Amino acid sequence: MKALSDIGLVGLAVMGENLILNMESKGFTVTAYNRTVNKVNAFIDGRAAGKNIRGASSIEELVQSLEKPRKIMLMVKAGQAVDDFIEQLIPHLDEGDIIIDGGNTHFPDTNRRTAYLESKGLLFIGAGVSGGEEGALTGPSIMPGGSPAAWEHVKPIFQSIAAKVEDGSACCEWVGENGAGHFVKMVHNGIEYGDMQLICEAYHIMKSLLGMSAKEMHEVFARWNEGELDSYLIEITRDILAYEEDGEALVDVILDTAGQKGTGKWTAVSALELGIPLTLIGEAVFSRCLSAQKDERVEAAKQLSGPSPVFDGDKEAFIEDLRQALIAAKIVSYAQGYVLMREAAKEHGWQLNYGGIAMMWRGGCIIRSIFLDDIREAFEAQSDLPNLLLSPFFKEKIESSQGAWRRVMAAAISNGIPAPAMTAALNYFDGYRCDRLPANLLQAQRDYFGAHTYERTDKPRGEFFHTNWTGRGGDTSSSTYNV
Ligand code: 2AM
Repeated sequence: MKALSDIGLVGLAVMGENLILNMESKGFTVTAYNRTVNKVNAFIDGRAAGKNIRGASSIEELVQSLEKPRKIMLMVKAGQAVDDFIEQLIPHLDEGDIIIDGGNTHFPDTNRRTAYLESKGLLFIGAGVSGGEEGALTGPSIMPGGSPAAWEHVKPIFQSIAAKVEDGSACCEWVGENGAGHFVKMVHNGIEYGDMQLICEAYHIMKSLLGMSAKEMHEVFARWNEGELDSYLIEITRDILAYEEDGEALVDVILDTAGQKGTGKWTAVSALELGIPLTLIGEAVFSRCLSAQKDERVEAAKQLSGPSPVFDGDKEAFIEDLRQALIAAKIVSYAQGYVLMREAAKEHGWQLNYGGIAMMWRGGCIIRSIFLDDIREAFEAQSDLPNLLLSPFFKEKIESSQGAWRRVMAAAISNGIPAPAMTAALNYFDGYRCDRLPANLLQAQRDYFGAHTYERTDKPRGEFFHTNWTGRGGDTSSSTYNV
């Protein structure tokens, strides 16, 4: 073993252990440490036995075992534990040493920690790591941001342990300053919520409108996975639908209440804060919330009636329509997610590499799909693309699928089958391509009751008018403001 380790890793839960084993398998020497030190010994004697992995029984020992500039990756519970370790490490570190937080941290914490550690002459990286336990071991998607000066030191390790796509490129690139990496990881998770919800809506429509069995739907998803929908989530849906227990599809007996850990909510909240219509992901989060109100829904189902689904068209043609609706809605979801990232970049002063982000999501993570190649190409062709829907490729795609998309939404609505994410996507598309929305009336209403003023189509922008709509009240307008 080398006299000094290339990197130290703190936090020996499965993700941490697997990342260490992954690093070691790529030729790096790693020091392992954990708050509960007997876990270090168990790891060194167990999964790490005979490998270039050394255990440390104290923070001092960990720090002293590392090559300079020291790189220490924390894989501990997000929140206070990260701050606690940072405080414990600081007195032992030298200028230019690097702390990396690979946990599921909310990006404002990473903004704060980057500034704090840089003020102490240290460097910090907040890295989103996606791909779960298996990804950690065999190749995760890694989204690092923080102190730019740290990247050159961490890059060889991160890029060699990250997932690789067919052309050999690593699913890990520098994302941007301070919390940019954790922000992009958060958006990844939001998009994951959206992709999952869209698949569930397609499933619900096939099941309730076409009356298809799990086995039949398995075949549809198997077919879909061969084409442009080819992705990890379609693939696992295919396999889930085929999974039987005692001759019955297991999915049919799983309770319909979704859990969530909060990253979808963070994404939606961030969109609200930045004023970006992230409607599809928002609906995906709310759909999980509605699903969780199981008892209330069961009661409501007894009291509130709706149409009984009837389908008398061409089933195969409708399934193809559904496939196109799914693609179109997915394009809108990514378009919205990218607009959110662009706005956050403006707000926080990040220089985000949008094509590189698609590349990082291309492998190793839950939303990996061939679709991301098209997104990468769209941003490589035009890095300042304001909205994916305006790239020639996606414009053509959505135009060619919108007839099918509208037929599916009309069928879902007239048959009373909820498809909130797919319909939200269509409403966004129709709103985005509308050069005159009814907000003229809305402005009139605001001016009527609150003297909030309005601009006019026949006057230059920036000139504000107030009307005394009722003849009562005065001509005084309230000051203009934007939310
Ligand atoms: P432990 O083994 O000592 O519990 C995942 O939970 C990882 O985060 C584990 O390595 C765990 O250490 C660590 N962890 C959780 N909460 C922590 C805390 N408050 N301080 C330090 N480590 C913590």
